[in-house]
Amino acid sequence: MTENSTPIATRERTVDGFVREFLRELNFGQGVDLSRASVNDQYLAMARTVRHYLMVRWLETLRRQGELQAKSVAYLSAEFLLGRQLDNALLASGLEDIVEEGLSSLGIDLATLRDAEVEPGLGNGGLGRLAACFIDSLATMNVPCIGYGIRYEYGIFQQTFVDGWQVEKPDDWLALGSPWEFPHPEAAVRVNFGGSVEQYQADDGVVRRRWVPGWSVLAVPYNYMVPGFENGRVNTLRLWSAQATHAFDLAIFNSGDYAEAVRAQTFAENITKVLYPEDSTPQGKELRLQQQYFFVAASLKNFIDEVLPEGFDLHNLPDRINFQLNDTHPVIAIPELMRILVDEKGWDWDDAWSVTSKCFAYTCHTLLPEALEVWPVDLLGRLLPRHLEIIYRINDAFLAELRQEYPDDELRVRRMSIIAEYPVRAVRMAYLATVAGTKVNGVAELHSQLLRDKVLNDFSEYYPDKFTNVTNGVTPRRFVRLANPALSGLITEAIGDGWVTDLDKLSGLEPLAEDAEFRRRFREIKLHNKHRIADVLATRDGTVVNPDTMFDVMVKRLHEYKRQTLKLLHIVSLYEQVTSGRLDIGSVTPRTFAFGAKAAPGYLLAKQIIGLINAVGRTINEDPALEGRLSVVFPANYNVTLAETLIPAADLSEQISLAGKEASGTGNMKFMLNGALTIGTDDGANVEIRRLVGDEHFFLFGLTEPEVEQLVDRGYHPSAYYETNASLRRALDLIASGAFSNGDRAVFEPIVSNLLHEDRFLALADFQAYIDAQARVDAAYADPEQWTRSAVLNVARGGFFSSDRSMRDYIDRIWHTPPVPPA
Ligand code: OAK
Repeated sequence: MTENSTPIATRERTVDGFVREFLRELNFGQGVDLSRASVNDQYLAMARTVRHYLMVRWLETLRRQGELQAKSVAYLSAEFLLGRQLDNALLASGLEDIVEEGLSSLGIDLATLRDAEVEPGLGNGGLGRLAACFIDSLATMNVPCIGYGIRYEYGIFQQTFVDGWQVEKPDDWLALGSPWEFPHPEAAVRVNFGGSVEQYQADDGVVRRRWVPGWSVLAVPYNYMVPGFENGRVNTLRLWSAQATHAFDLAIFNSGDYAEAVRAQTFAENITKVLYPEDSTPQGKELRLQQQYFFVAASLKNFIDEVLPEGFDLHNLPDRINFQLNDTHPVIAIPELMRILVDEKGWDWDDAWSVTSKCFAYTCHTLLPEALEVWPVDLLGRLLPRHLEIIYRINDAFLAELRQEYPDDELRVRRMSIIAEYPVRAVRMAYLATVAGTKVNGVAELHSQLLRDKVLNDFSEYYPDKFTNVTNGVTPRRFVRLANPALSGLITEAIGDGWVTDLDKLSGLEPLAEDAEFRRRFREIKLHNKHRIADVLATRDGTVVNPDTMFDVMVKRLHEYKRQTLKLLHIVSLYEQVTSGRLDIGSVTPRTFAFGAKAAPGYLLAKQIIGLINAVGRTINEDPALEGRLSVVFPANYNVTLAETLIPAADLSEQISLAGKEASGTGNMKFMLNGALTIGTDDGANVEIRRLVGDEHFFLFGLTEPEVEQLVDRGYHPSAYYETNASLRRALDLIASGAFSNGDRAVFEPIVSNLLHEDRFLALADFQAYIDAQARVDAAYADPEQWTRSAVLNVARGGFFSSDRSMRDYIDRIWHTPPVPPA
């Protein structure tokens, strides 16, 4: 390192050193002194102080990467659901104790500052949170990675309830300042849209085609630190924000039409204004395609022009980078790289394809056919005319290849075309990703199997080696170490602290399942965590929960396939039996049913289901006969922050999707690692959870995927279950009677009628099996020693679900990017 590139001095890692830095930030960064500082001032100063401590590591990581040019991962994702940053930064930098002591010497409570942080909700659910776990793991494992995504000005909406109905509020997460980001307006890049394609004669005499764009916007990068856990590495997450190329069109401005002059700016900045709140159901909106191309074009340009060294021979690109496509949202990167190589660099098509087809890999995160993105060619051609041409050419070459392989099977060839012809001509993004990608992976064993056998079956026959599985994982730093300090302490006391970066070490807890004292302490911690969430809910919503009950928790996006209605039918059925006198409340296991779920604003049935959960909850919670024994809580605005206190308090994890519909689930893993037992179907990663923990510590129920298929093929009639199952009938009748809607039968009629006549996700078919499994839950819970034994074993056998292991699998099966240990 040359002298003038030596980074700033390391901050003094002492309590006094921290206090000095903090006060300096308060004075010089916020312009206040301690006596006048608001909590937000203190939080911002604190966040900046902590990031200063990470700065040397970040600069050093960047410097070394520039020098080594090691093979890296560029994780392209339209969503990164990060959660709060402060705690994670403190943990990664090993500053927790110093900071706590330093702040307390100033009379400041660290917990208060923690609570001042507004989490960046730049994702909808599973897919975005997975991206955040993955970049955490890569940093911790010393793997060079850049995350590329979108800095939405408004993240996932804030959910409120008005009379039990979901009402969305904008998520103004930037309002009070965003101390974790580093804007770089000077490094903005131009992203083009629209216009047309023209033919021209290049200098070498060859006739070529090029894009003549119609309009453009600037993409401004905002960098975020992604600190590894106590390892000196800090990777980068780069989120792009849209800005107008000219803030004002002066000609228009001078002509006096001020509003028109500002319009162009507003139009451009709309691109990153808001996250689309649909989880796995694309709406096919033009602005959405603009978002996708915007961040992908900016990212490729940034990588090629700024991250690669000057003079880099792009023929070697596949040795230097893997662009991982997080579902189909960034797939437009494939024709974009082709365009750069062919149109801008003047390469032959075949050379360009040979490089492009080695740079990308695609992860699919769904099985729902309606979730697979397709872009009508009208829309795509209008927004990105050259890309559409390139896609057509990729498809032509692909179809020609297929016709050679399957000369007598034109039907198959058409099925596999990247271009769909019906109901409108459209580009199938998953097919494009499969054709161009080196690998295609599903996110749990069953999901990958179904991708191979069903959704992408023709492709897996044609490219048998392309398909692989990488089962999802979650970061143990955030979801155990930070979320559950009490359990983390107990684990560390028992097996040392190595588990935080090597989660397989949790297996060392197995023998302790037989240790009565360990079990007692384990139970005590669960109770402590129940009190913790009870306090949070009391303060936040005025909700009362009884910690001396079983916590039965279902938190996830509201979707029919996840079957919140099945859970509700269980609750209503219990209520109905108790209130009709057929069941003695004294014999019912006291339970707190907790829900957390946002519904896409346009998904009306999902919003109705939220209304029904709240209505049932209100009725049960107001019934004095059930007080302290049965209650339903549904805190509004479930997000990463709430997950971190709710999950560690759970006894029972509800993972009850219809088999074959949930790609993986990751909440299921977080619950397991925090000592909850799962009641679940044979779906997604539940399959692996059950295999690892063992049947006797898991409550399995419901149809299997092949059984679902058979039943649907035979013709599924939900009303037959209603007719033949008395408790199901009574529960549905009670809802239909208006018992939860002041006698108004119309309010929840759409839900009842949907279940009786359609029930796309077979809730009624699985009802009895679910009720029987819940009876097994009650029986097991009645024996606290046995229950705790199972809970301990869930933790001990959960090590596989670390996202560090997922990253190892991606590295071995897809990326081949060795870690770069610190110097
Ligand atoms: C979002 C948009 C389009 C397609 C899929 C999603 C999505 O969030 N899928 C979820 O991804 C998670 C991470 O892989 C899985 O655990 C969930 O099962 C899946 O629904």
